[in-house]
Amino acid sequence: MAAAASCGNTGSGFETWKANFAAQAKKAGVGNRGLQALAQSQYASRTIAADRNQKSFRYSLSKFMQVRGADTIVSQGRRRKASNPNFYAALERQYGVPAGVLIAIHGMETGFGNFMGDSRVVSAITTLAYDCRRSSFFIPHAIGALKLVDNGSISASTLGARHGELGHTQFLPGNALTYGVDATGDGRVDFYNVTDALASTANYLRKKGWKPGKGYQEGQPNFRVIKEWNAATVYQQAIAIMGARIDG
Ligand SMILES: [Ca+2]
Repeated sequence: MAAAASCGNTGSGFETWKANFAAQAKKAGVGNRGLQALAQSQYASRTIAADRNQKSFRYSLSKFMQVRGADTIVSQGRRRKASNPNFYAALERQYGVPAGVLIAIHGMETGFGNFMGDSRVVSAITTLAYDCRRSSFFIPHAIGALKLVDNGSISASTLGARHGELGHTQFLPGNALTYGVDATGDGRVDFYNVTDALASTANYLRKKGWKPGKGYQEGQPNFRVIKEWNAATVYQQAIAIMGARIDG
């Protein structure tokens, strides 16, 4: 039995870790393309710097919404919905999730695809899996990222956010693998394609227990599903409020 790969707090042990982790990944079902991407991955110093410098902001809801540009997201979101009503109606028919929620998430996560990140997903997520701080949380996402390479959803050079979040709505790779949907029908789940990304997001919310036709404001049945998307209370409240304004 291969020894478990041991974590590290600097880049110096990364290459050794990769070699050990490759055995673990292979055992978990990662194929040749994924293993190749692992071999090519590089210690992501910017990811570690970002991770070490995370500050917990304690914004009020109104301050959070102001800082995140909620009014702009709502007005742009309403235009997006009005210009493509059939697309959003089809998503709601299939997954039960109203347009406003999906559009609010899309706007909050990437400004509707304008800022999807500048870090290599595979390098970022394998670095976080290697780093001792939250290894056990990130290892399944690292395996997920390698499987996404196997199935062609991403490549070794695909860019995402500093913690490996990818595509229009910034899925962590493990969630992308589990909940990804090929809504365009081209045989590939592409999180950088807005159709696939929003269908995948709707699928995630539905699988987490979204109840079609029920409300999603605080105190209503679907609010707890929004909590599954992001752990921050002000984020959850903002999505609910912006969603209602977009749909209103
Ligand atoms: Ca597709």
